[in-house]
Amino acid sequence: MEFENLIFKMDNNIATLFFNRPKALNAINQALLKELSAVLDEIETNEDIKVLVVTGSGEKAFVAGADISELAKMTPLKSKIFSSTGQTLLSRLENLSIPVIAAVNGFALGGGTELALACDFIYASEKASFGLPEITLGIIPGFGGTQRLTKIVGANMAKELIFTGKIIPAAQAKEIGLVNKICAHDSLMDDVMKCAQTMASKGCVSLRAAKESVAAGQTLDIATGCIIENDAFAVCMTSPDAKEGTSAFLEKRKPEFKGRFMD
Ligand code: CO8
Repeated sequence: MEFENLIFKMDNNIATLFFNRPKALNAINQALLKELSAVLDEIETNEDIKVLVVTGSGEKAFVAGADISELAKMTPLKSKIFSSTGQTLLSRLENLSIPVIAAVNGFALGGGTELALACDFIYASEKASFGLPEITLGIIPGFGGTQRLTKIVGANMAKELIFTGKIIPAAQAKEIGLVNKICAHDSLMDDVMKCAQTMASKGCVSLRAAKESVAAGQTLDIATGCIIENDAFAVCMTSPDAKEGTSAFLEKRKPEFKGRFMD
């Protein structure tokens, strides 16, 4: 798929999505959001994609936020539409049935941190930095940042970051639980791809069931979450993956998952 503001690539069942406006540090404008919607349509329906990696083009930035030059000219109503479009798209990204890794290769500010937060987890270059600096522009995060950051790092830490707008380095982002792993800048994509390949080699039904169960637990009480887990477990047992995985263990060999949903 060809785009102006995004690059979308597929290799061995792993899709990589580059935010691609390097001259503006990959800032998110309205045209980019339209393209993101089209990419998500493709990812949601393409069963060959087992894992998605999201990253930024160029050496400096993951995504430096919403495009401030566009934002500055928006009427309040237009900004409401822009914010809700961004929120909807990031919710679609978050709710994809496949695992999504954010490979944060530089500045992840404002909408960039919000984009990373909507992924399942974050690997960051040692040169990366994070923050929600919207307060410094006289606005607040508008792509779900006030909600997702709070869930991930806790209300007190989120409030400090959002109220001060301060930008923190990757090491501190790892300390507060925002980042899973810090990588040498040059090996970030290799490390991310290794992790993506490990996940892509697992059974697709069990991967989806695991993601769905963890996601359910974010909003439900334990008892209800366990009911979802229980059903998802039973669905796994109907899949060829479970037959292959358990047989391979008993036959003392590596499982060979075929990436099929049913026989
Ligand atoms: N929007 C537009 N252009 C940008 C952005 C941006 N967010 N960030 C950087 N650029 C542009 C610069 O204007 C510059 O362009 P030019 O070369 O034409 O002057 C180019 O990218 C390179 O940037 P710098 O020269 O500034 O590079 P530095 O290395 O000196 O600084 C920084 C890098 C620290 C990342 C700096 O560019 C910066 O502070 N950028 C803005 C970060 C920011 O405030 N992000 C939050 C934006 S608001 C937001 O994300 C809200 C999301 C929800 C929206 C809901 C709306 C209703």
